[in-house]
Amino acid sequence: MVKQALVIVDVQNDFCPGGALAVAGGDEIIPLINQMSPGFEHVVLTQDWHPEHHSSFASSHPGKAPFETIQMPYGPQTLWPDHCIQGSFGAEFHKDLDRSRAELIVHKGFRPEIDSYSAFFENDRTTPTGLAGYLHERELNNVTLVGLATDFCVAYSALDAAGHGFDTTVRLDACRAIDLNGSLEAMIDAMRKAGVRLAGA
Ligand code: VGL
Ligand code: ZN
Repeated sequence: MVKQALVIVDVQNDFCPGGALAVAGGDEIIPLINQMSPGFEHVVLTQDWHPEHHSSFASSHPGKAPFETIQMPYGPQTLWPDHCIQGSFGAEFHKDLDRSRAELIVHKGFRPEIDSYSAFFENDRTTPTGLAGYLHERELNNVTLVGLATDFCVAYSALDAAGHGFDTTVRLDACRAIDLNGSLEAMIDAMRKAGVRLAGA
């Protein structure tokens, strides 16, 4: 058992086939994640957890369509279809995800006015979620990330983990991407430059 944390990002119904913001092959990674998690002493889950009418939803901005970008006070924000609404089926973890060893669930995106891709910071990149403190207190200096989507919540989480000084690995074979306007290549590049170890490709 490795003294490091596995962070399983947003393996929720809405990001799986049939969901509101379905990621191609999103459910294919679940058997691999289930196989990996017993090898980690600590397992943390993240859950995208939006209120209705969240500001990241295109439906909250008259005249705007999903996947357009708007300017928010904290910077550019991609607009999404309504997804992962608190208490909805779409927000639930996929039923096949083994959660038996998960010790912490980090909710993100629950404040109406700000989105949160990263498990560490909201999209203003300054409001912390507390996850860094949680991991530091347990002296877990190694973080491995898996889940959905590679180029959004996984990548932003990995960049912030590396920025906090964690030894950070993304298992690409246990992730799937949205890939919007070249976002996958751009985020892979950004992760590599930030010193994130990209494994399982
Ligand atoms: C995500 C877009 C919007 C993700 C969450 O989990 O990657 N992407 N909300
Ligand atoms: Zn979201």
